[in-house]
Amino acid sequence: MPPSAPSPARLPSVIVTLPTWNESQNVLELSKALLALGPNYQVLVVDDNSPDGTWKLVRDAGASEPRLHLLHRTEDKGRGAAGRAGFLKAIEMGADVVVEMDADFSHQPRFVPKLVERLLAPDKEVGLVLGSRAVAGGSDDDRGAIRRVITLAANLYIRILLGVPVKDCNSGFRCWRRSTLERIHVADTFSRGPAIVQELLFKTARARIGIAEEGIEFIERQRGESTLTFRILIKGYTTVLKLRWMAILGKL
Ligand SMILES: Nc1nc2c(ncn2[C@@H]2O[C@H](COP(=O)(O)OP(=O)(O)O)[C@@H](O)[C@H]2O)c(=O)[nH]1
Ligand SMILES: [Mg+2]
Repeated sequence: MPPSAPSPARLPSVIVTLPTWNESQNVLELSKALLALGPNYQVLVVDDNSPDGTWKLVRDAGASEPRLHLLHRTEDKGRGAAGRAGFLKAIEMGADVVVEMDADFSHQPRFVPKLVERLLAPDKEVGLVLGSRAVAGGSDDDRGAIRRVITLAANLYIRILLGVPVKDCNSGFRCWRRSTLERIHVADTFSRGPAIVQELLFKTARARIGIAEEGIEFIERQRGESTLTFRILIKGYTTVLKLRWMAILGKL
């Protein structure tokens, strides 16, 4: 019998989840760029029945691209609720690694492999890698001095209140080990809006799971509209207070 060739190590299954609300101008181009990162990459678009038909575009493109998936939600709209549903679906699909990112190109696909590599680096084990604007190699779009001060203050507020040891607490560009999502019971997170970003970070830090930050260049969205309003921003900050209280009362 001929000696059998050593079987190549199995590539980790990476599922990129994209919560979308009216991203018809971005979603297919972004999905294509993500799928081009490697055969072990899949994309899961989590759309809340966007009026601009984002989900239809994904459904139709998915018919001829087996690595492009759609989770079409018609109830419980929200960035946080969609994020949670996406994580649970990715786990069900067998992901080893889950990357969640915005679908507006603010988070650029070219940084994804860097986050995955850091997550899987054998020497310094971590369970979460943040795409960070605030460490070496990272940058924010130049949005003026006032915006920069607000961002700095927001990070300081969250870091102190929640005691999380990271610089970019608000980054929604994140790379997770499946085991981290399971350990922090992602199914039991409660935030329905964007505050899910802080809730997950807090729960990960409290579980004493290692968190690393890798620099990413953040750019403002070129197409489509942001959903962030002042009301949503304030809600995010009150959720941080709520998290702290729940932790003090032992309810977390
Ligand atoms: N499924 C879903 N996605 C959402 C919702 N709100 C925002 N998103 C998506 O979440 C990501 C971040 O939202 P964005 O409007 O860019 O917020 P910003 O980056 O803070 O200005 C984008 O991919 C949006 O399409 C929502 O209610 N449901
Ligand atoms: Mg955005």
